[in-house]
Amino acid sequence: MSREKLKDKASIKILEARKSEGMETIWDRYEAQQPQCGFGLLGICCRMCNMGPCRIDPFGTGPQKGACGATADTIAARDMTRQTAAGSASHSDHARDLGHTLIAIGKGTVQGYSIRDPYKLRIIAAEYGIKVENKKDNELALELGERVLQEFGKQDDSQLTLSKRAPKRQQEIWKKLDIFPRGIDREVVETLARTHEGMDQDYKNLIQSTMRVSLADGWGGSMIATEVSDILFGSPKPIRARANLGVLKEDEVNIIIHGHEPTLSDVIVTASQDPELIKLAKEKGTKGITVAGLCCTANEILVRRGIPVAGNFLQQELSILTGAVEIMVVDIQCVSPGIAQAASHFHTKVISTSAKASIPGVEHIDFREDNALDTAKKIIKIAIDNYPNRDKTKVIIPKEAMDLVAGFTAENIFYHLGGKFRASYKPLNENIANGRIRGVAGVVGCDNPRMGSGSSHVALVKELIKNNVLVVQTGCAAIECAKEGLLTPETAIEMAGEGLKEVCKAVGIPPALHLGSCVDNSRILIACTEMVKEGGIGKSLDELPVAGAALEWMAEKAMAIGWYFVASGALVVFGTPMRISGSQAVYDYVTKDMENITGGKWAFEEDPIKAAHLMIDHIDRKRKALKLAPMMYTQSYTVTGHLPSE
Ligand code: NFS
Repeated sequence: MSREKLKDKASIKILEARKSEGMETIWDRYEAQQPQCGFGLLGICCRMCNMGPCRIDPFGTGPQKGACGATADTIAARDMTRQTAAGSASHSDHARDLGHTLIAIGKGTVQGYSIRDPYKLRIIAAEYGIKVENKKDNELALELGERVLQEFGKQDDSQLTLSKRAPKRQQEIWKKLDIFPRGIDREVVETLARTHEGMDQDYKNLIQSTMRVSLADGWGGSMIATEVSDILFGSPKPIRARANLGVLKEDEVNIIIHGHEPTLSDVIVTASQDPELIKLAKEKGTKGITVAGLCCTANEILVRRGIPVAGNFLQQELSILTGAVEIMVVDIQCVSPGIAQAASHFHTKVISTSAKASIPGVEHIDFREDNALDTAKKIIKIAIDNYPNRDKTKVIIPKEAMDLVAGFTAENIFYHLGGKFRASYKPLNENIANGRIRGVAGVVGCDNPRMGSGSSHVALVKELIKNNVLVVQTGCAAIECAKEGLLTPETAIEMAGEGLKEVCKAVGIPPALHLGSCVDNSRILIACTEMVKEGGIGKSLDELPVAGAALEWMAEKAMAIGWYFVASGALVVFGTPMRISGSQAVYDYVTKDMENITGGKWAFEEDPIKAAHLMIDHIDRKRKALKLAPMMYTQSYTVTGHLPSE
């Protein structure tokens, strides 16, 4: 079943060809897992202690408590809370590493890195209270790096990005609810402690902890990761590139970089442009070296350097199964163990680089900042030397590769929406208030064989833009929409409703804006905050006509993202529910009661068209509450009868 939902032609081509050769992929393994454990899906299996695992009978005839006495409410909420802490930890640990790189630049102990956005370095340093006058870049990098790392260990509620940036009303709500995060690490540790056996048992109290730890991620860890990445690797600007497996080349050395940290991907790109290495590649009978990205590290080097994207999460094995990849270099997060098996069918070498993420059966080359460029060159040389081992008779490179524009940020949207001489959010707010644009929707997150394998993002975005909702995107959802041409202004504008079309044509932007990787969801928080500051469409985040969705969410990181948006006052739609359905109380609390608590709430809807209309209805309710003008152009639509392929 799950394979049938896949619509991407390039992926289907590889899958069909390799299936006939007996090669296994994530879809086969997912199918082999069916039917999946009902207790697990409902979130009523508890493995927190060694009296368990215990499970609650969802039909009410068997046990309704674990051995310790834990109810379905406790078990479901506790598990969700712990998963959210893991997601927050992932983003935030990534941010911490970037802080260390900043310090290493300050100390001059790096190779291959510099400050590419000294202007932003000064802005952020000043925000952190550092005196910037008459200081060199490396002095500021050292000071800012140290200040940034302090955010992780703070014990009080003085986290800088939160207290300086979040709208006042949200801060008041967080204080009242006692969910204003303290240090980023502290929140993760406390959440782990709270979810230990015999600790927090009240689902409402547990969800308080869920929100606090997620806020420490969104307004803390992820926001730091975004800002420091901009300083180190350059603030993105709108840039053209291409996406899908067709970016791989028959006659070049193909290197895929997969994972999340721009510290690795950026220096690999730099090394691949070394004339000596290009010469070496040509000596092997190739025309040169192609570097392409996968998952969020792809987004990092796409938005800053225009590097092509080979694909999203579900394409990691498929890219290897083209038979045309000399090496796949990986670091952390979303790296599936299945890539080692996929590589075993071909000459492809998989190289792991992070001490935090080791993969059995693949080569490991330790990647450190002090010899980053040398290591990157060494990796590229391995790829070049591996090219003669490519069996050209086995290669299948799909032709699909789509043009796209990426590289929008909360800062540069100012310029695009305001025009060259009017850098402000005013035109956006005005066009929302006057009914040309209905509102703004974030469409983000993973692609998942459980759902549409990416296609539900495409159907969702098409329905939203048709109904005059401006879309902002990150992560694998952005890559999926890029592959379908939704990030190409020339084609996508024509799919937008009349009002949105007018605005996009006037300023030359696509109706769906690519804002970067998953940590860059923090850019959406900032953009929403700027909309509040500009005025006229809501005095706080929970009043704005906005909504978010991660229909195909897969990772715990997506739960952290969803929760920090809900805690910040937004509606967030997941396709399939978090594993809480076994507790009616928890389910109702997060999907209904939450709106009276933070102003945000969860919804779960698998059908992308119905999900779009949940979001549109929510936006319309916000518009009505704000007494905004009626929509200038109404769009007729049919909820039933749409398929994700449409
Ligand atoms: Ni986000 Fe990026 Fe993709 Fe999902 Fe994984 S790559 S951090 S978690 S799968 S969107």
